[in-house]
Amino acid sequence: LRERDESGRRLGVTTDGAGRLRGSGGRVLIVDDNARQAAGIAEELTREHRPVIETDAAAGLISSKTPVDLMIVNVTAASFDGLRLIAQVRSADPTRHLPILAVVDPADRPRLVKALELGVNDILMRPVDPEELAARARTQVRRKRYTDFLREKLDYSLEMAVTDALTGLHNRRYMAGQLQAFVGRAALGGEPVSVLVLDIDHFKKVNDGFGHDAGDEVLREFAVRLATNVRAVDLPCRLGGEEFVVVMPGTTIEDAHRIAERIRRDVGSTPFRVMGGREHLTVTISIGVAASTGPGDTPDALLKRADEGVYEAKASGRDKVIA
Ligand code: GH3
Ligand code: MG
Ligand code: MG
Ligand code: MG
Repeated sequence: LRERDESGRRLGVTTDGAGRLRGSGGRVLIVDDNARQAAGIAEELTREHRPVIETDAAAGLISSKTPVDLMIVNVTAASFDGLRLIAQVRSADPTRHLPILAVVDPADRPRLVKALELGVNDILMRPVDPEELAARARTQVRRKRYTDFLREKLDYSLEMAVTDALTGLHNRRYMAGQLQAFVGRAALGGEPVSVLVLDIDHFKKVNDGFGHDAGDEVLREFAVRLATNVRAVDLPCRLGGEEFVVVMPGTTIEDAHRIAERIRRDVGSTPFRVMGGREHLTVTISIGVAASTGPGDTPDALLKRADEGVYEAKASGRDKVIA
């Protein structure tokens, strides 16, 4: 990415390590069939932004789907339907929030009003005043930066709300919502759903003997083994402590039992490295398996049956799968 033009003038554009634009500079798409006007606008913006010109609406629509921070559309010309382009950009999901400046003729009130009705963010009157252009473009690009930032934060918060912080698996809240949906479908005669409840045996001894951090390492490693032993459609979750659940849509109790056995063997047969590899701990788990039984079944009842399996496994010597 160029940060200076041919004469060494700063473009007002900097990038971070990932190549994302920083500062007030942005990628500005100018869609204008009036080539001279477009060139004039681009020339003015080059000091601060990276302008790109498209002289027909179809090409403009395609370019609007590439990463763009601002679109400037000429809506004055009769030969070129800028208003229709704006309507298309506003109704397509990836570009719905793209800031748009409409270049309008002050005498053409109907098109000006129509542009505002279509949701353009601001208006530029012809002939375009360079300082006004710079100021309005800067405002829109900055606002876009900020709303992008907020949207990213929101996405992150939403993800954290359904993620277990220690292991990165889904958390109890997410599991509950998903299980509700799967059990509901199974109750209506859809595909069956099975659950595994898994509880690490004598986990207190890991904490007591090697410390809480080593305990956390075991939990993280266990989460990895769990996730690698189930299919992509299965939902491995951490309920809390050393208790985990796997929700397995479309899985009969026989298949769930087989998968549980595989997990139990994988966990018990390969020691867990903790404390930077200084200790190798053999860990075993007790697993309860249950499957939906059709109409009248509830998520709580299903989990309770699997829990009873865990209890029975613990009572009969641990390191077992009970369906
Ligand atoms: P059992 O075989 O009957 O399941 O015995 P257990 O020791 O695994 O079961 P218990 O429920 O008595 O102990 C669970 C322990 O897990 C107690 C608690 O301190 C520990 N624990 C809970 N959450 C965490 C955590 O996030 N990190 C660590 N390191 N330990 C945790
Ligand atoms: Mg316990
Ligand atoms: Mg336990
Ligand atoms: Mg427990």
